[in-house]
Amino acid sequence: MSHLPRAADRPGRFKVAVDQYVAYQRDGFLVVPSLLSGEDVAVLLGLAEDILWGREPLPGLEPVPEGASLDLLYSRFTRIHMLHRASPRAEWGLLHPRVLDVLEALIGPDVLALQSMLFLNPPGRGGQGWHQDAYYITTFPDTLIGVWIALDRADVENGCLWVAPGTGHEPIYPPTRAPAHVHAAGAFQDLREIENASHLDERVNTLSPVARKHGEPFPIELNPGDALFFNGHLLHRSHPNRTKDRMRRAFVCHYCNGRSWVPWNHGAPFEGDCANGLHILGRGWSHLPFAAPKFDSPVWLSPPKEGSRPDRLMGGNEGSMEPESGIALIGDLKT
Ligand SMILES: O=C(O)CCC(=O)C(=O)O
Repeated sequence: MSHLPRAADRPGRFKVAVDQYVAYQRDGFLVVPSLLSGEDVAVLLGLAEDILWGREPLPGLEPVPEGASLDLLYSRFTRIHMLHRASPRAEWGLLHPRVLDVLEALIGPDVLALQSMLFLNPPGRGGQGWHQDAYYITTFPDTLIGVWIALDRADVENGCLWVAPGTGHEPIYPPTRAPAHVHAAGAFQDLREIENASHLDERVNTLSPVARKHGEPFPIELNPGDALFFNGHLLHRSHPNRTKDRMRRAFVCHYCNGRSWVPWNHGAPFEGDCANGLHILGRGWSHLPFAAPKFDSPVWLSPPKEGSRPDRLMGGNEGSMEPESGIALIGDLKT
């Protein structure tokens, strides 16, 4: 059997530039402008409107009261998690081929889709203080990546995301109340425990000094359809929407490499010691369990095939990588 990690070619496949890959590794984040088309954004905005007005009934959400005012609708919730498990449009957004094209290059070839979130953030609402997503969503090895897709123009006034430069290279800071919940508990000599991650008040949230350790945080202002990819260690935050009349809607999803072990199901119980079988494989393949899309959104997988092995040898004296270049192998490789 061999595994050549390559998604099927399809028209419109987005190809990541080497410089974009390098920027993501260096900065811990990457903005890809116009990744989603106007039509794609309209589909997700339609979903947001249908949910807001109660036209898309969702398990766990109370029906919208008859004659509800806009204020009442805005006060019901600012965000919804794991929407792809209930809504075909959210599953389509989570598995959007152009998003997965980028992920395949950044964390692939095998990509597991873990979470979808729809943020409404109407005027006066929303906001989340400094935090690191890989604290909340655990993957081993830790390969978590977030994708933040703007559905409205997102700017400083309506509460766009802010990122803390350099922090994509920081470890995950454990909270005092759950110190073992990091990617390598006990492996650091001076990793201090923090309190109140995600709290909007910087004086209370003790991740704040880490956010300024490498430079001043800055806003990521985006237009509808632009996507921000950021690694699970990058400290980021948002402020409440300060406008009087503009929503700040965003579709935000999380993924990891399909070979990471994922003991996470958004707090819901799962059987056994890993929840991989509950998450959808979007690209490549995996030796670990995975789910197929529930609503038949297309995915481009590459199951192992019979064929020549993709093994590569270390270079020989002349720099050649091929076995006939005078490299001696020790032992019987079949045993
Ligand atoms: O969009 C926001 O306001 C916060 C999103 C965020 O921090 C996250 O998804 O981790």
